[in-house]
Amino acid sequence: MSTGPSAALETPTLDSESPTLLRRITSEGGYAFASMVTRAAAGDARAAEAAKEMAWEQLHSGPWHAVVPIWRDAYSMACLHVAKHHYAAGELKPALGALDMGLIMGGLTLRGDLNLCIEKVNAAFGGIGVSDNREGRQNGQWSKEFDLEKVLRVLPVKSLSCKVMEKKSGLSLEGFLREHLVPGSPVILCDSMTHWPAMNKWNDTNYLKQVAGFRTVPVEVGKNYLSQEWKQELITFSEFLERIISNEYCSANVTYLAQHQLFDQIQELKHDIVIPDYCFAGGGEIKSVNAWFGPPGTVTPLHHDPHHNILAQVVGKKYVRLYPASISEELYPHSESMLSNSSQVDIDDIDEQEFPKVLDLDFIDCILEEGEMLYIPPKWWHYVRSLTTSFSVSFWWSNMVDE
Ligand SMILES: O=C(O)CCC(=O)C(=O)O
Repeated sequence: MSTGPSAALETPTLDSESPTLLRRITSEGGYAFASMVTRAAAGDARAAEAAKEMAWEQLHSGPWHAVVPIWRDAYSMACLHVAKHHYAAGELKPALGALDMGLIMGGLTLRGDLNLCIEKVNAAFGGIGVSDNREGRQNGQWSKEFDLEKVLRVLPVKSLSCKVMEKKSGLSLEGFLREHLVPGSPVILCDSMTHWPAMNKWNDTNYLKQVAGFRTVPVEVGKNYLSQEWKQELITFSEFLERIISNEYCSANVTYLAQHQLFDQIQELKHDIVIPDYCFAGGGEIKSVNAWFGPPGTVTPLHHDPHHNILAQVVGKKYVRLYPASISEELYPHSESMLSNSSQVDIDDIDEQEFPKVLDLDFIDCILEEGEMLYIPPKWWHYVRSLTTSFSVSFWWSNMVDE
């Protein structure tokens, strides 16, 4: 698309902080980067791209945690310059793409500028996205098709035959604290998300396309993150929706927008969710809010996390199986430190020779329904499979009562 935007993108923090940032970048050996950015600021579009490439290489020079933090700000800086050049040339989609990359991969210093520019580019689009009224789909609503018999055939053995998850409606904060948070006991919380705007809006693919269609998002492709062929891709939200709608991807190359801080990236979607008060019942502090969005058949293999978690089901249904933290050793955690919170056991295909004890272990499971929130205590093992198109939000938090 090529239109004539009214004025240049404004970047107040970049304008005022550039000298300081460039000094810090050169002190980390980034002389060539600093020279490219200086040329980019003087109007050289190719230098902006080159600076972005240089910073990208630094971000991929080793494990993510080992990247010198200033290179993340350097990356955002270069993305802003690239976006400014595209915007000035009336190239709105590439401008938005560069800004999203800055948000996804960059540091915190220039986030305000990135968001400001995104607002301006969105405004220039004048109502982004394309609506979708193809045959067989009613006004862009997700299909509600669900056949329990069929589903039971794809669920892991023994599913829904053990202890079922407790469900509570209208549970008070005090009740949640006493009966679940402190003892570490899972529960499904009903009727607590009826007021979320997302409950109406996210069932409509036209709405999603409109607010986020041209945005770039990271997705996972493959059976799950433990499988050999698994990879990550960056695609537009529209392309992602298209993959779900066309449903042409089989389980080996299923696309999952998983564990992504989508709501820090796309402000319109952030306004559609509400952090549950339960997260603050014990003096809690939110650690991260993640989106989990995909077609039927996505699997998050058995693993545990260090934080309290509320997994809120906005669209569709998911099967969730939980094993208590106390039986960790019997679930054969991986020995490498990177994967030590994941089990070696494939719950969909348990190897009885290798893991003889697993089939006898008790677990709690459920089908998490639209509008329900599941509390998963810290360190509890969980396996999750989507049964329909599904959009969930997880809230991870830590608590004063834990310390
Ligand atoms: O919904 C999923 O696929 C996984 C959710 C999960 O693992 C989590 O919230 O920690």
